[in-house]
Amino acid sequence: MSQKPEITLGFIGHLNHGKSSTIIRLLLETGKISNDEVEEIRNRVEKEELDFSPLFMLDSLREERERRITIDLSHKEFESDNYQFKIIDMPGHRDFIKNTITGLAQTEVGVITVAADEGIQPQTIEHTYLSKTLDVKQFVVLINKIDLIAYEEDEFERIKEEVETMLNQVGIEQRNIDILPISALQGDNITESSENMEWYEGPTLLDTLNSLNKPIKPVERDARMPIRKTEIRDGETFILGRIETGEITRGDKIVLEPASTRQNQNIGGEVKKIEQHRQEVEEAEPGDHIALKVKGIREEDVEKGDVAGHEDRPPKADNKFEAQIIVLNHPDKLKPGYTAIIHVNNLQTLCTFTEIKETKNPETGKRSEKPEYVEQGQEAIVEIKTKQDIVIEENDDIPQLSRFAIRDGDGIQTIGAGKCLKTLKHSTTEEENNVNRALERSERRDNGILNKICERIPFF
Ligand SMILES: Nc1nc2c(ncn2[C@@H]2O[C@H](COP(=O)(O)OP(=O)(O)OP(=O)(O)O)[C@@H](O)[C@H]2O)c(=O)[nH]1
Ligand SMILES: [Mg+2]
Repeated sequence: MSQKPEITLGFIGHLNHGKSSTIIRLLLETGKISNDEVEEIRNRVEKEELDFSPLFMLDSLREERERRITIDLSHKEFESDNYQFKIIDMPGHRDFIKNTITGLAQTEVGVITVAADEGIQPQTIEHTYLSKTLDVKQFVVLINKIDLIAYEEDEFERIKEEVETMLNQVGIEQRNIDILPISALQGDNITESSENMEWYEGPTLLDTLNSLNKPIKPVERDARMPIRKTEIRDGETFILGRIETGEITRGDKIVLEPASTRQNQNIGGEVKKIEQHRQEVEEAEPGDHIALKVKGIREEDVEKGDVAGHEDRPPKADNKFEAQIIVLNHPDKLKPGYTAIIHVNNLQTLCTFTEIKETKNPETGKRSEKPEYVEQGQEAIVEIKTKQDIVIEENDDIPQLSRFAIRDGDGIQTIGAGKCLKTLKHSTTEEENNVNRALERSERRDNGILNKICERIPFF
């Protein structure tokens, strides 16, 4: 097994700009896809009576092949001298934005792909904004299809400036970001410098990826592990999840929230056993998927979405917070009182927007205070109240646990994504009671839909 540090790359950008093609070219040139595999797929799709395309290595759904677009996420791996990479290929088509958000929630380095012949398009901007909101820390920009602008330096420089302006507008520090000319189709500047662009003296895509900054594991922060499920192993109850921050060592005392608040007693205890890949380990750190046996915890005490942390630095259960969101899809004006489903740290519950404090137009950067509503495409500062207690952290403290997504009541559309800026005190004013009544009404209306949706679309 490779001991190199891991980095998750997420390819984003507008429909058809060449994300899947670039990934395939990278995998072919680094020997991760063999000609045998290509032939196997060729045989298979010819049986389906479709014209073969190397893109089918990633776009494996029948609908993807017929429509020649990416719909679902696919994951691939390859390595460079310094790193082991996980690559996530995301759809550019706006109908599948929820898959893009899911992918971005796992992305450490965003690879923004822009086709040279079309330049920046709506989903280029949308995906870049989303990455910023979902706290993607590093970026690489590819100006792909450089063959279609005849490998012209002047034209490349013009698009590069356009990209720099966009990054500035979104609020991404662009000075240290590599912007590379490539052609995924012709194989220019992917792993080898191209003879077609003698004017270009910068790195290839592989060089750039190999010299990325190593992502810092948030070991210093308070330990947090959102629970995915419980499991009985050899008659013992284990709680399973991924450590997001901090470290958990055998013998540590942990506590679970909102489990403890829900049951009005301390749910937690001493960590008796830690298993990773079914092997017992002494300690675990961020990124590790583990199973914990905790003294005194029974299966019925824990639910998906509970969060484990150390007893002396415990997670807190809250039901009200201030957040920064981006509204991606909303057919109407989103006003206070709007009720939807929030997905946060493996938990889904109903929530209501109680106040809109500020909006920002991402194209102009113009801000409005105390507006009546938020429109699609806008960024906003809002107050959200949840039906049930949740664990959500402030972005400045534990950004990994501050992110969430909002789905509409029917669970069909992702309305937006955001991060918690500040948790607010529980209160029981008249206004709160109204909110609770609204939530109860909408819960009755949803009548079980929530559970179905949540099972169908695992989030984060
Ligand atoms: N000329 C030229 N065509 C390219 C290049 N890269 C990709 N294409 C073509 O552009 C089309 C779209 O490429 P994809 O890789 O599917 O684009 P995508 O960004 O993955 O598309 P979605 O996932 O559906 O958003 C295909 O027909 C590719 O062959 C390139 O460098 N030059
Ligand atoms: Mg694609």
